[in-house]
Amino acid sequence: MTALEKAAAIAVEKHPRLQDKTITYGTAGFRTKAEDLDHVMYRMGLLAVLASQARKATIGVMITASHNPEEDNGVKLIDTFGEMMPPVWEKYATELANTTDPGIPASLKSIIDAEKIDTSVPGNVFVAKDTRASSPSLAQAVQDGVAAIGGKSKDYGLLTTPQLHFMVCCTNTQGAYGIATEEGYYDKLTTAFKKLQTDSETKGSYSRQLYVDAANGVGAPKVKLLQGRLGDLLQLHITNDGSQGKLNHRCGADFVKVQQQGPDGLKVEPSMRCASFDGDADRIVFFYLDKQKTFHLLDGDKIATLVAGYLQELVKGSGLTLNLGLVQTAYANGSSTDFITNVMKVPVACVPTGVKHLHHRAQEFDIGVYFEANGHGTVLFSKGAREAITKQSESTSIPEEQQKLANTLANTMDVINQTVGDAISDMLLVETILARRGWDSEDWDAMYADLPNRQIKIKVKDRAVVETTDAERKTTSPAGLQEAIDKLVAGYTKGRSFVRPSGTEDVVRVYAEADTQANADELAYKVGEAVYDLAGGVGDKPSA
Ligand code: G16
Repeated sequence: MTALEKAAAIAVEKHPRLQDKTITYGTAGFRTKAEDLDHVMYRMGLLAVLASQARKATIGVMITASHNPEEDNGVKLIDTFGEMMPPVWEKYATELANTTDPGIPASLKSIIDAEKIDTSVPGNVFVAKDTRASSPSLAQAVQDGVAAIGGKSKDYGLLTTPQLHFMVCCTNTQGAYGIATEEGYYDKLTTAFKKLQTDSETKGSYSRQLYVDAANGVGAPKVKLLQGRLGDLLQLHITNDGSQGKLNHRCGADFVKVQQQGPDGLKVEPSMRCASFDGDADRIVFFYLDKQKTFHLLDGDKIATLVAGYLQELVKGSGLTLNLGLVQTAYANGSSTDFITNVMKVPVACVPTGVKHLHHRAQEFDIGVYFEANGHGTVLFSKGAREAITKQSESTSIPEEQQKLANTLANTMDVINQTVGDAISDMLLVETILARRGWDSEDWDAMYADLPNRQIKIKVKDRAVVETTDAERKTTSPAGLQEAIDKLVAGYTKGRSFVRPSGTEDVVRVYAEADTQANADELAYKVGEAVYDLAGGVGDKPSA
């Protein structure tokens, strides 16, 4: 029996495909009801070994459904330096996941041929999981897949998604990026964070207290481990730590962003600066109540502007010439794009939803800041930028002030998890900037005023009927939908709206913004009705 036939035999015996539902590698991997995923996970173990052999590097497999409800699960594949797998590997993943059990050898063979893989190369796979009840058995299925095809897996147990990205990158850079252990992760981030806290006194209106809603997810135990290492520099008050509530249920970054309200389990008072993670801690949004107890969200757009403004100052102040750019998606608030372009004078690119698109585009800048409005983002420094910053920070022939700021920039690079958006690392970055500026939430929020906006979800028979173009800002199908949206938008001052099929949930997402909250809400629901009518809506028709 060949190795590929053996992989199929084990599939039949231990991880058979019991239904013929088609599953597609979406915005961030496969994601669906956990009960439908056992065979998919086994096959992703097989695929990860091939990817590892093709790259001659370690590959990561993260078991998580991130912001989705507890009963869902999913898998994210992580490439050599912590990036997402390229589209062609997503295609292989979809083909392999949907073939019959006897079809496995042929599917694997076609990938081996297409990628000219030398299968005698050792295959190494790192596996980690979030806190869902279904995660342990699905992680086992991945490991069974790895072993079936002769690969080796290392099980990291519970990790946040960005921690696993970090481990993969550290290993494949032979330690240059950091040490591939949890200790190594906390050490790198906290050492840099401490160096950046230069003022022993708290400046301006900054407060060292932060209230963290951990979404009852894997971020909770991890942020607790971090807490012990921060001392008095940042006091974290952690709620929704998994001891009581349900994962992502009325809490977490997605809930807070979409509902524009604080999470259950946290009694917010006006003086509190708060942050919400999502279920696998790769997203973060901040929020606060003003003196009138009105809720204010500081989302990915606000984080991006805060970070880009700070980096811009440091680059200039340290006498470096590096091009800084920002990458957003269609969900970016119109005010943020205006502010970044016209006030900060930083170039902005717009790409389709999904970290892979943002990450890729951000690599075109010396310093690329990318954030989705939902709080997923990070900063990438090109090799040239990293070298120039390090050289400047060590230079003795430039003015002291320039050298000092270059040093700050160098430490800032180390507080950032450049492999992917990371709630813990982004939290430390935001806190660094607020502390140095002497700002609290309201000072930060005052950088620019968001346009009122609303997001809703519409259930349709088949969300694939909605097709988009122009970085998802326009629809090309179904017929008549874009014309209907254009007509509706024309009726609102500062109106903007778009719709797109979700790649993680079985819904079509609708986004609308306008001059007032009432108008943004009305526009969203009217566009939602158009989607329902023209794209095969099911269930109740949307109503405000
Ligand atoms: C994932 C992706 C994000 C994306 C989000 C929602 O996040 O990593 O890039 O914005 O899904 O995607 P969609 O609108 O297609 O459902 P997470 O945090 O859920 O993994």
